[in-house]
Amino acid sequence: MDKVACCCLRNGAPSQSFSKPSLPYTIARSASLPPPPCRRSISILRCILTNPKRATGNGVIVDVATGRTTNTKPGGGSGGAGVSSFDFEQYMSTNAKAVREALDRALPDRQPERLSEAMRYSALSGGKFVRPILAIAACELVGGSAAAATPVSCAVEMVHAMSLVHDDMPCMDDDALRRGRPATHVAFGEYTALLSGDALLALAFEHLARGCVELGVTVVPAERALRAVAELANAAGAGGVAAGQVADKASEGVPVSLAMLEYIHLHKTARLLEAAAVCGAIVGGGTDGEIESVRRYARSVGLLFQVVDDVLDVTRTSEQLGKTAGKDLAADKATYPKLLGVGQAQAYAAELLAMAEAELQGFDADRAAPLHHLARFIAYRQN
Ligand code: GRG
Repeated sequence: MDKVACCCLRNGAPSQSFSKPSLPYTIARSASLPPPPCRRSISILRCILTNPKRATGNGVIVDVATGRTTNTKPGGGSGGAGVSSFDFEQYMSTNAKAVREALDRALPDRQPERLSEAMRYSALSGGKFVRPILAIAACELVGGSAAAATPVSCAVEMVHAMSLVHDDMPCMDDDALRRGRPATHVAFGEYTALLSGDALLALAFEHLARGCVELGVTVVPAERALRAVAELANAAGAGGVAAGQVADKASEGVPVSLAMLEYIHLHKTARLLEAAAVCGAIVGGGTDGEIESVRRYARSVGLLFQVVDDVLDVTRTSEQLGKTAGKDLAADKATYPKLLGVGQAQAYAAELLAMAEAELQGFDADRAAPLHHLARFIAYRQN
Protein backbone atom coordinates (compact mmCIF):
# COMPACT_ATOMS: atom_id res chain seq x y z
CA MET A 1 0.00 0.00 0.00
CA ASP A 2 1.43 3.42 -0.82
CA LYS A 3 1.98 6.03 1.88
CA VAL A 4 -1.01 8.10 0.85
CA ALA A 5 -3.46 5.23 0.96
CA CYS A 6 -1.98 3.98 4.22
CA CYS A 7 -2.18 7.44 5.74
CA CYS A 8 -5.82 7.75 4.65
CA LEU A 9 -6.70 4.46 6.23
CA ARG A 10 -4.99 5.37 9.47
CA ASN A 11 -6.25 8.90 9.73
CA GLY A 12 -9.32 9.12 7.58
CA ALA A 13 -11.60 7.31 9.96
CA PRO A 14 -11.80 9.78 12.83
CA SER A 15 -14.46 11.77 11.09
CA GLN A 16 -16.64 12.62 14.01
CA SER A 17 -19.13 15.38 13.94
CA PHE A 18 -18.84 18.66 15.71
CA SER A 19 -20.96 21.04 17.63
CA LYS A 20 -21.25 24.63 16.52
CA PRO A 21 -18.52 26.90 17.81
CA SER A 22 -19.13 27.93 21.38
CA LEU A 23 -17.83 31.44 20.72
CA PRO A 24 -18.86 33.67 17.82
CA TYR A 25 -15.67 34.05 15.85
CA THR A 26 -14.81 35.17 12.35
CA ILE A 27 -11.25 35.01 11.12
CA ALA A 28 -11.78 37.68 8.46
CA ARG A 29 -13.32 40.06 10.99
CA SER A 30 -10.46 40.01 13.43
CA ALA A 31 -6.75 40.54 13.21
CA SER A 32 -6.33 38.80 16.54
CA LEU A 33 -7.42 35.50 17.99
CA PRO A 34 -10.51 35.30 20.18
CA PRO A 35 -10.03 34.98 23.91
CA PRO A 36 -8.54 31.61 24.85
CA PRO A 37 -11.20 28.93 24.48
CA CYS A 38 -13.39 28.67 27.52
CA ARG A 39 -14.21 25.53 29.51
CA ARG A 40 -17.14 24.80 27.24
CA SER A 41 -14.84 24.63 24.17
CA ILE A 42 -12.69 22.12 25.90
CA SER A 43 -15.63 19.96 26.85
CA ILE A 44 -16.79 20.11 23.23
CA LEU A 45 -13.39 18.82 22.20
CA ARG A 46 -13.55 15.96 24.72
CA CYS A 47 -16.96 15.09 23.40
CA ILE A 48 -15.61 15.08 19.85
CA LEU A 49 -12.78 12.81 20.79
CA THR A 50 -14.84 10.29 22.69
CA ASN A 51 -18.19 10.13 20.93
CA PRO A 52 -17.97 7.75 17.99
CA LYS A 53 -21.18 8.69 16.20
CA ARG A 54 -22.73 12.13 16.30
CA ALA A 55 -24.87 14.45 14.24
CA THR A 56 -23.01 17.41 12.74
CA GLY A 57 -25.87 19.78 13.15
CA ASN A 58 -26.45 19.97 9.41
CA GLY A 59 -28.19 16.64 9.25
CA VAL A 60 -25.11 14.55 8.54
CA ILE A 61 -24.13 11.71 10.87
CA VAL A 62 -20.60 10.45 10.64
CA ASP A 63 -19.53 7.03 11.81
CA VAL A 64 -15.99 7.01 13.18
CA ALA A 65 -15.45 3.35 12.51
CA THR A 66 -16.34 3.43 8.83
CA GLY A 67 -15.93 7.08 7.87
CA ARG A 68 -19.38 6.84 6.27
CA THR A 69 -21.82 9.70 6.43
CA THR A 70 -25.56 9.45 6.63
CA ASN A 71 -27.65 12.41 5.64
CA THR A 72 -30.68 12.55 7.91
CA LYS A 73 -32.21 15.70 6.43
CA PRO A 74 -35.61 15.04 4.88
CA GLY A 75 -35.01 14.92 1.16
CA GLY A 76 -31.27 15.35 1.66
CA GLY A 77 -28.76 13.43 -0.43
CA SER A 78 -29.06 12.21 -3.94
CA GLY A 79 -30.91 8.99 -3.41
CA GLY A 80 -34.25 10.55 -2.73
CA ALA A 81 -34.54 8.34 0.35
CA GLY A 82 -32.90 10.96 2.55
CA VAL A 83 -29.81 8.84 3.02
CA SER A 84 -26.45 9.19 1.35
CA SER A 85 -23.17 7.54 2.01
CA PHE A 86 -19.66 8.67 1.32
CA ASP A 87 -16.46 6.65 1.48
CA PHE A 88 -13.73 9.09 2.41
CA GLU A 89 -10.88 6.60 2.29
CA GLN A 90 -11.85 5.62 -1.22
CA TYR A 91 -12.23 9.26 -2.25
CA MET A 92 -8.78 10.15 -0.91
CA SER A 93 -6.92 7.20 -2.35
CA THR A 94 -8.57 7.47 -5.79
CA ASN A 95 -7.89 11.20 -6.06
CA ALA A 96 -4.38 10.94 -4.63
CA LYS A 97 -3.55 8.31 -7.25
CA ALA A 98 -4.96 10.50 -10.04
CA VAL A 99 -3.03 13.55 -8.80
CA ARG A 100 0.17 11.55 -8.54
CA GLU A 101 -0.21 10.30 -12.11
CA ALA A 102 -0.99 13.79 -13.42
CA LEU A 103 2.01 15.23 -11.59
CA ASP A 104 4.18 12.46 -12.92
CA ARG A 105 3.17 13.44 -16.46
CA ALA A 106 3.56 17.17 -15.79
CA LEU A 107 7.05 17.06 -14.28
CA PRO A 108 10.11 17.05 -16.54
CA ASP A 109 12.02 13.79 -16.85
CA ARG A 110 14.74 14.76 -19.29
CA GLN A 111 17.40 17.48 -19.51
CA PRO A 112 18.73 18.95 -17.38
CA GLU A 113 18.67 15.59 -15.71
CA ARG A 114 19.73 16.57 -12.19
CA LEU A 115 17.25 19.45 -12.01
CA SER A 116 14.41 17.22 -13.23
CA GLU A 117 15.37 14.53 -10.74
CA ALA A 118 15.34 16.99 -7.86
CA MET A 119 11.94 18.36 -8.93
CA ARG A 120 10.47 14.87 -9.11
CA TYR A 121 12.09 13.90 -5.81
CA SER A 122 10.38 16.82 -4.05
CA ALA A 123 6.98 16.65 -5.69
CA LEU A 124 6.48 12.88 -5.80
CA SER A 125 7.90 11.81 -2.45
CA GLY A 126 4.75 10.74 -0.69
CA GLY A 127 2.99 13.90 0.44
CA LYS A 128 -0.60 13.58 1.58
CA PHE A 129 -1.89 15.64 -1.40
CA VAL A 130 -4.28 17.54 0.85
CA ARG A 131 -4.13 20.72 -1.26
CA PRO A 132 -4.82 19.10 -4.66
CA ILE A 133 -7.67 17.07 -3.20
CA LEU A 134 -9.10 20.23 -1.65
CA ALA A 135 -9.04 21.79 -5.13
CA ILE A 136 -10.84 18.81 -6.64
CA ALA A 137 -13.43 18.66 -3.85
CA ALA A 138 -14.14 22.40 -4.12
CA CYS A 139 -14.50 22.12 -7.90
CA GLU A 140 -16.98 19.26 -7.48
CA LEU A 141 -18.79 21.15 -4.72
CA VAL A 142 -19.82 23.85 -7.19
CA GLY A 143 -20.72 21.37 -9.94
CA GLY A 144 -17.41 21.12 -11.83
CA SER A 145 -15.69 17.87 -12.79
CA ALA A 146 -12.52 16.45 -11.23
CA ALA A 147 -10.93 16.75 -14.70
CA ALA A 148 -11.47 20.53 -14.72
CA ALA A 149 -9.50 20.74 -11.45
CA THR A 150 -6.53 18.65 -12.59
CA PRO A 151 -4.26 21.52 -13.74
CA VAL A 152 -5.05 23.50 -10.58
CA SER A 153 -4.44 20.51 -8.34
CA CYS A 154 -1.02 19.82 -9.89
CA ALA A 155 -0.08 23.50 -9.77
CA VAL A 156 -0.89 23.91 -6.06
CA GLU A 157 1.07 20.78 -5.21
CA MET A 158 4.07 22.12 -7.16
CA VAL A 159 3.93 25.37 -5.19
CA HIS A 160 3.58 23.41 -1.95
CA ALA A 161 6.51 21.13 -2.85
CA MET A 162 8.76 24.07 -3.69
CA SER A 163 7.87 25.76 -0.40
CA LEU A 164 8.94 22.62 1.48
CA VAL A 165 12.23 22.44 -0.43
CA HIS A 166 13.07 26.06 0.38
CA ASP A 167 11.76 25.74 3.94
CA ASP A 168 14.19 22.91 4.71
CA MET A 169 17.26 24.73 3.39
CA PRO A 170 20.00 25.92 5.77
CA CYS A 171 19.05 29.59 5.35
CA MET A 172 15.46 28.79 6.40
CA ASP A 173 14.58 26.01 8.89
CA ASP A 174 17.71 23.96 8.19
CA ASP A 175 16.03 20.57 8.34
CA ALA A 176 17.65 17.42 7.00
CA LEU A 177 14.52 15.24 7.06
CA ARG A 178 11.35 15.51 5.00
CA ARG A 179 8.68 12.84 4.51
CA GLY A 180 10.92 10.31 6.20
CA ARG A 181 13.85 10.79 3.84
CA PRO A 182 16.68 13.26 3.26
CA ALA A 183 15.46 16.76 2.45
CA THR A 184 16.08 17.83 -1.16
CA HIS A 185 19.16 19.94 -0.37
CA VAL A 186 20.67 16.99 1.52
CA ALA A 187 20.00 14.61 -1.38
CA PHE A 188 20.94 16.98 -4.24
CA GLY A 189 23.04 19.79 -2.75
CA GLU A 190 21.98 23.33 -1.98
CA TYR A 191 22.09 25.06 -5.33
CA THR A 192 20.23 22.26 -7.10
CA ALA A 193 17.58 22.24 -4.35
CA LEU A 194 17.15 26.01 -4.55
CA LEU A 195 16.85 25.95 -8.34
CA SER A 196 14.54 22.94 -8.34
CA GLY A 197 12.22 24.93 -6.06
CA ASP A 198 12.39 27.91 -8.42
CA ALA A 199 11.69 25.64 -11.39
CA LEU A 200 8.71 24.02 -9.63
CA LEU A 201 7.25 27.45 -8.93
CA ALA A 202 7.59 28.51 -12.56
CA LEU A 203 6.24 25.20 -13.81
CA ALA A 204 3.18 25.54 -11.55
CA PHE A 205 1.96 28.58 -13.48
CA GLU A 206 2.98 27.24 -16.89
CA HIS A 207 1.14 24.02 -16.14
CA LEU A 208 -1.96 25.76 -14.81
CA ALA A 209 -2.26 27.99 -17.88
CA ARG A 210 -1.41 25.31 -20.45
CA GLY A 211 -3.48 22.62 -18.71
CA CYS A 212 -6.61 24.76 -18.76
CA VAL A 213 -6.06 25.66 -22.42
CA GLU A 214 -5.64 21.96 -23.27
CA LEU A 215 -8.89 21.08 -21.50
CA GLY A 216 -10.63 23.59 -23.77
CA VAL A 217 -12.90 26.56 -23.12
CA THR A 218 -15.95 24.37 -22.72
CA VAL A 219 -14.36 22.76 -19.65
CA VAL A 220 -12.45 25.76 -18.25
CA PRO A 221 -13.22 29.11 -19.92
CA ALA A 222 -10.14 31.35 -20.26
CA GLU A 223 -11.49 33.92 -17.81
CA ARG A 224 -11.68 31.27 -15.07
CA ALA A 225 -8.17 30.06 -15.84
CA LEU A 226 -6.82 33.62 -15.57
CA ARG A 227 -8.61 34.16 -12.27
CA ALA A 228 -7.08 30.95 -10.92
CA VAL A 229 -3.58 31.98 -12.04
CA ALA A 230 -3.96 35.33 -10.25
CA GLU A 231 -5.31 33.67 -7.09
CA LEU A 232 -2.46 31.17 -6.90
CA ALA A 233 0.21 33.79 -7.66
CA ASN A 234 -1.12 36.03 -4.91
CA ALA A 235 -1.16 33.12 -2.48
CA ALA A 236 2.45 32.17 -3.22
CA GLY A 237 3.97 35.63 -3.10
CA ALA A 238 3.81 38.78 -1.02
CA GLY A 239 0.10 38.22 -0.40
CA GLY A 240 0.66 34.82 1.13
CA VAL A 241 3.31 32.17 1.69
CA ALA A 242 6.42 34.32 1.13
CA ALA A 243 5.03 37.06 3.40
CA GLY A 244 4.16 34.54 6.10
CA GLN A 245 7.56 32.89 5.92
CA VAL A 246 9.49 36.15 6.23
CA ALA A 247 7.38 37.10 9.27
CA ASP A 248 7.93 33.64 10.71
CA LYS A 249 11.70 33.87 10.35
CA ALA A 250 11.77 37.40 11.77
CA SER A 251 9.78 36.26 14.81
CA GLU A 252 12.24 33.58 15.92
CA GLY A 253 13.56 34.23 19.40
CA VAL A 254 11.46 37.36 19.96
CA PRO A 255 8.16 37.73 21.82
CA VAL A 256 5.23 37.22 19.44
CA SER A 257 1.60 38.22 20.06
CA LEU A 258 -1.33 35.98 19.18
CA ALA A 259 -2.24 38.51 16.47
CA MET A 260 1.19 38.15 14.86
CA LEU A 261 1.06 34.37 15.18
CA GLU A 262 -2.28 34.35 13.41
CA TYR A 263 -0.87 36.60 10.67
CA ILE A 264 2.06 34.20 10.17
CA HIS A 265 -0.08 31.09 10.00
CA LEU A 266 -2.80 32.62 7.83
CA HIS A 267 -0.13 33.62 5.29
CA LYS A 268 2.54 30.93 5.54
CA THR A 269 0.19 27.96 5.62
CA ALA A 270 -3.51 28.80 5.34
CA ARG A 271 -3.22 30.98 2.25
CA LEU A 272 -2.11 28.13 -0.01
CA LEU A 273 -4.84 25.78 1.23
CA GLU A 274 -7.29 28.65 0.69
CA ALA A 275 -6.00 29.21 -2.84
CA ALA A 276 -6.25 25.50 -3.62
CA ALA A 277 -9.93 25.39 -2.70
CA VAL A 278 -10.73 28.79 -4.22
CA CYS A 279 -9.01 27.91 -7.52
CA GLY A 280 -10.97 24.65 -7.57
CA ALA A 281 -14.23 26.54 -7.09
CA ILE A 282 -13.23 29.08 -9.76
CA VAL A 283 -12.44 26.51 -12.47
CA GLY A 284 -15.54 24.55 -11.45
CA GLY A 285 -17.68 27.57 -12.32
CA GLY A 286 -18.79 28.59 -8.82
CA THR A 287 -20.71 31.82 -8.35
CA ASP A 288 -18.96 34.67 -6.52
CA GLY A 289 -20.98 33.83 -3.40
CA GLU A 290 -20.02 30.17 -3.56
CA ILE A 291 -16.37 31.04 -4.11
CA GLU A 292 -16.37 33.29 -1.04
CA SER A 293 -17.98 30.55 1.10
CA VAL A 294 -15.29 28.17 -0.10
CA ARG A 295 -12.65 30.79 0.74
CA ARG A 296 -13.94 31.16 4.31
CA TYR A 297 -14.16 27.38 4.71
CA ALA A 298 -10.60 26.90 3.45
CA ARG A 299 -9.16 29.76 5.50
CA SER A 300 -10.47 28.12 8.67
CA VAL A 301 -9.23 24.73 7.49
CA GLY A 302 -5.86 26.27 6.63
CA LEU A 303 -5.45 27.82 10.05
CA LEU A 304 -6.64 24.57 11.60
CA PHE A 305 -3.98 22.76 9.58
CA GLN A 306 -1.23 24.87 11.13
CA VAL A 307 -2.64 24.72 14.68
CA VAL A 308 -2.64 20.92 14.35
CA ASP A 309 0.88 21.04 12.87
CA ASP A 310 2.06 23.04 15.90
CA VAL A 311 0.46 20.52 18.27
CA LEU A 312 1.94 17.53 16.41
CA ASP A 313 5.37 19.14 16.60
CA VAL A 314 5.29 18.85 20.39
CA THR A 315 3.28 15.65 20.79
CA ARG A 316 4.73 13.30 18.14
CA THR A 317 8.17 11.84 17.45
CA SER A 318 10.29 12.48 14.35
CA GLU A 319 9.68 8.89 13.33
CA GLN A 320 5.92 9.33 13.55
CA LEU A 321 6.03 12.65 11.66
CA GLY A 322 8.58 11.74 9.00
CA LYS A 323 10.21 15.10 9.75
CA THR A 324 12.09 16.50 12.71
CA ALA A 325 9.83 16.81 15.74
CA GLY A 326 10.26 19.57 18.32
CA LYS A 327 11.94 21.90 15.85
CA ASP A 328 9.64 24.85 16.62
CA LEU A 329 10.70 24.71 20.24
CA ALA A 330 14.35 24.33 19.27
CA ALA A 331 14.12 27.38 16.98
CA ASP A 332 12.31 29.32 19.72
CA LYS A 333 9.35 29.84 17.39
CA ALA A 334 5.97 31.11 18.47
CA THR A 335 3.35 28.39 18.15
CA TYR A 336 -0.19 27.90 19.41
CA PRO A 337 0.84 25.33 22.05
CA LYS A 338 3.54 27.74 23.24
CA LEU A 339 1.17 30.71 23.50
CA LEU A 340 -1.99 28.89 24.57
CA GLY A 341 -0.87 25.51 25.92
CA VAL A 342 -1.58 22.20 24.15
CA GLY A 343 -5.10 21.81 25.58
CA GLN A 344 -6.30 25.23 24.53
CA ALA A 345 -4.59 24.93 21.16
CA GLN A 346 -6.61 21.74 20.60
CA ALA A 347 -9.79 23.46 21.72
CA TYR A 348 -9.06 26.27 19.25
CA ALA A 349 -8.58 23.63 16.55
CA ALA A 350 -12.05 22.26 17.36
CA GLU A 351 -13.53 25.74 16.99
CA LEU A 352 -11.84 26.27 13.63
CA LEU A 353 -13.16 22.94 12.45
CA ALA A 354 -16.70 23.88 13.43
CA MET A 355 -16.34 27.25 11.68
CA ALA A 356 -15.12 25.57 8.51
CA GLU A 357 -17.98 23.10 8.46
CA ALA A 358 -20.54 25.84 9.07
CA GLU A 359 -19.54 27.37 5.71
CA LEU A 360 -20.66 24.21 3.93
CA GLN A 361 -24.21 24.33 5.17
CA GLY A 362 -25.61 26.17 2.15
CA PHE A 363 -24.35 23.51 -0.27
CA ASP A 364 -25.79 20.20 -1.42
CA ALA A 365 -24.96 17.67 1.32
CA ASP A 366 -23.62 14.99 -1.02
CA ARG A 367 -21.32 17.40 -2.83
CA ALA A 368 -20.13 18.89 0.46
CA ALA A 369 -19.32 15.52 2.07
CA PRO A 370 -15.68 15.37 0.83
CA LEU A 371 -14.96 18.83 2.24
CA HIS A 372 -16.54 17.91 5.60
CA HIS A 373 -14.34 14.84 5.75
CA LEU A 374 -11.24 16.68 4.59
CA ALA A 375 -11.65 19.21 7.40
CA ARG A 376 -11.92 16.39 9.94
CA PHE A 377 -9.01 14.56 8.36
CA ILE A 378 -6.88 17.68 8.78
CA ALA A 379 -8.07 18.10 12.38
CA TYR A 380 -7.23 14.52 13.29
CA ARG A 381 -4.16 13.83 11.18
CA GLN A 382 -1.24 12.26 12.98
CA ASN A 383 1.58 13.43 10.70
C1 GRG B 1 5.96 29.94 -2.19
C2 GRG B 1 7.23 31.83 -3.25
C3 GRG B 1 7.15 30.83 -2.19
C4 GRG B 1 8.15 30.76 -1.27
C5 GRG B 1 8.23 29.76 -0.17
C6 GRG B 1 9.97 28.58 2.39
C7 GRG B 1 8.70 29.30 2.20
C8 GRG B 1 8.65 30.39 1.14
C9 GRG B 1 7.61 29.05 2.92
C10 GRG B 1 7.46 27.94 3.89
C11 GRG B 1 6.02 27.50 3.89
C12 GRG B 1 5.79 26.26 4.69
C13 GRG B 1 6.70 25.11 4.50
C14 GRG B 1 4.78 26.22 5.54
C15 GRG B 1 4.43 25.03 6.35
C16 GRG B 1 3.19 24.39 5.79
C17 GRG B 1 3.02 23.01 6.28
C18 GRG B 1 2.44 22.80 7.63
C19 GRG B 1 3.41 21.99 5.51
C20 GRG B 1 3.18 20.57 5.75
O1 GRG B 1 2.16 20.20 4.83
P1 GRG B 1 1.65 18.71 4.66
O2 GRG B 1 1.50 18.09 6.02
O3 GRG B 1 2.89 18.07 3.96
O4 GRG B 1 0.47 18.72 3.77
P2 GRG B 1 2.94 16.77 2.98
O5 GRG B 1 4.31 16.20 3.24
O6 GRG B 1 1.84 15.82 3.36
O7 GRG B 1 2.79 17.30 1.60
